[in-house]
Amino acid sequence: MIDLRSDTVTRPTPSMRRAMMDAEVGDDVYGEDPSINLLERRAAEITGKEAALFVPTGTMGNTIAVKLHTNHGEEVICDSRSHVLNYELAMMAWFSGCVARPIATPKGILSWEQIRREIRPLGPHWAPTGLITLENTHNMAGGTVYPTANIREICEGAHERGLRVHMDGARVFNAAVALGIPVREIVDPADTVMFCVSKALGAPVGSLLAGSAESIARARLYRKRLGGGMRQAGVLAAAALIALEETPGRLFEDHANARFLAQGLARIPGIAVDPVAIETNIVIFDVSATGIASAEISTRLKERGVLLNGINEHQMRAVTHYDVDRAGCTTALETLADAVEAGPLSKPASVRSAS
Ligand code: TLP
Repeated sequence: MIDLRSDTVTRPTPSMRRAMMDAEVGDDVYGEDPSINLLERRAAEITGKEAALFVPTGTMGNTIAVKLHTNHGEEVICDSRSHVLNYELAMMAWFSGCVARPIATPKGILSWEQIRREIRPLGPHWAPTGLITLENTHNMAGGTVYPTANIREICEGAHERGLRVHMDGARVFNAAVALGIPVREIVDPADTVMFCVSKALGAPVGSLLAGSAESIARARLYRKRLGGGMRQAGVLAAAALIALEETPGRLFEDHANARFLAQGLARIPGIAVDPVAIETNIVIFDVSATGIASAEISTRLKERGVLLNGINEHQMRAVTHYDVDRAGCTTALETLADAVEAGPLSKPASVRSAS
């Protein structure tokens, strides 16, 4: 199977598996797991923050961040296609008692000007703004990267008004590679950042939430409340440490493969995508003009050995990662061309095979 559904599907490399086997472990709820402690120190160093916390998932990292920075009954400003709003089972409402104040953007990248207009004070009809979240890279906008100047301007504006900024940096290492700068420089102005080791970096499990020592100490308690105290999780941290060391240096290959996929997709009749807009490892393309629903395309691809999902009826998402190489991308393109050429479902099978 060529699996382009997500970069979450990567399996641990041989060096990660060896490190997991040899990992020194202890009870992390007591703060006694040496591998977790090392990973958290490393994450703090990479992000330039005082402290970091290992959490099982990106969703938990974002959930804790929203809780850290808000009070019940506040609003969280985010982009309208953001993960915190659309793919985390309304955790900002469920756990933090907040509602989202979504802003529609063409590329998932918010500007200070847009945010400024949406900030609300407490008033007779209004819930006050509690937090601003930025998603970098932006998943559903197609792996788009925040210009660092935007981040700085947003954080400065927010801080002047006493507001905090959290970055959902699930794929911030991809952003760093695309910009050619260290992660630290990207996340510096944000109050907290969550990044995932389980996505493009290829570790089997886990994310890190980084911020001030005070906020991470509180985050540790929220992690326990959410059931995220994982005991001898050093086996996971060991793989994460390898991921941090070995994977960032090869992410450019995933980005080149994503661009290659987009170029090939643009040549398939009925598929619309702009290859020049591909900045990292995510390609979102439109299949409306094929006349075939994305779910049907997924089914046809699966029968032919390629996994690739729709994000709605007309758009599909391909995510490149180290388990799919250039040859895999070429095969995926050929398979997709074949699946689309078969035509819409409504055509009788005889017509389909004849066309
Ligand atoms: N994204 C997953 C799905 O949930 C859509 C994927 O396949 O891309 N922030 C961002 C920007 C994400 O893309 C994701 C996962 C998360 C947070 C949540 O991470 P997990 O899955 O570890 O809870």
